[in-house]
Amino acid sequence: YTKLIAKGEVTWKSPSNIALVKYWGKEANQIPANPSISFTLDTCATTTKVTYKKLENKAQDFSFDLFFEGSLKEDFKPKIQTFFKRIEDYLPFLKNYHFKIETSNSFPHSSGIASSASGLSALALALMSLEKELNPDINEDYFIKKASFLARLGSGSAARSIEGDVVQWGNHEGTTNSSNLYAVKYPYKVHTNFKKYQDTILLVDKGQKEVSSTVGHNLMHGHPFSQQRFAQAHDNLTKLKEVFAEGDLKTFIEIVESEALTLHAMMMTSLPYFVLMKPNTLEIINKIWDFRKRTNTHVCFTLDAGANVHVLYPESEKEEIMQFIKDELVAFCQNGQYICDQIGFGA
Ligand code: 2P0
Repeated sequence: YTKLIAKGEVTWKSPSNIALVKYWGKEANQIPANPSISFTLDTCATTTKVTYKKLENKAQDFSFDLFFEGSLKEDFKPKIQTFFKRIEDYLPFLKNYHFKIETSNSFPHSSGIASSASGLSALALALMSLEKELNPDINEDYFIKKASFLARLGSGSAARSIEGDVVQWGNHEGTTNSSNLYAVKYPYKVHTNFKKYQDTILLVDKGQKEVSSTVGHNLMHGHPFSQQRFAQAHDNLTKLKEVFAEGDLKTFIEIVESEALTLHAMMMTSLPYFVLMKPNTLEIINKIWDFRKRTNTHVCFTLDAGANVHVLYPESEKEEIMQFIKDELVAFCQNGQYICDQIGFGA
């Protein structure tokens, strides 16, 4: 680009995602220790408006203001500051601007649902829109890949929130065009059994996590089981390819639940060790197993780095599973709160 635009604004809405094969462990520059795959969500999303204004005075420094749901938010600033620092070499125009970032989430405030995936992907997309304003020649493929690349530098899982509906991030021998640097739309067949796949998120604990994901990732360095865990993630990705092609829900459930429990097992066996599940997390898991035994449904669970439970099931079983959730699981949610979501198609 040759000329800077004086001012303007851009808004993006970007969804959250839920990993099936989990990203847990990373190297320098946000390079994942193992590949991961996720369902992009639909309802859970962040909307971010970025207003940019060219700095008139060369002596002025790059700066930004951050508003969260209407008020100035200082506690999110360090994460965004780090993000801007990491991406400045890739977006050299940043230093010439002041940014006003206004962001809001579709999910309840401090519900224990991480907003880093939706939030950082929305911000990365907004900055890419400014890059495209400055350089209209960049094509869609470049735009999407670079948005994911930038989002990764903000928060690893954010790389997977640009597109839908099934997204992979990280090198894996069985996947063409996979990369550690950005996520890609899953390039293989996904059976219609997974169409509109449902995710009902049970809010078990809305408190602040005791250990952040960034700290958890780093505890995989020197972890006694790390190498086996990374190999297992590759194996599970290989298995999922056939599962997605065939629509094999039984094996899908086995992989997804095992991944969730392994993620938490890694937390419990790191040094220092920690536990993010709560008693109600386990109550819900047991109820799901019990219900699955009693019925011929395909309900299963997965977990993020927290106590909340994502209940996954095919759209065709929605009525029966929602009844089960209301009858047996909502009692274990904080204030009876849950969020109904499903697979989505990206930002
Ligand atoms: C995932 N999680 O694959 C895994 C599973 C949580 C559990 O990626 O340090 O916020 O910003 O790269 O992406 C959460 O960690 O960590 C996460 P950073 P991030 O979704």
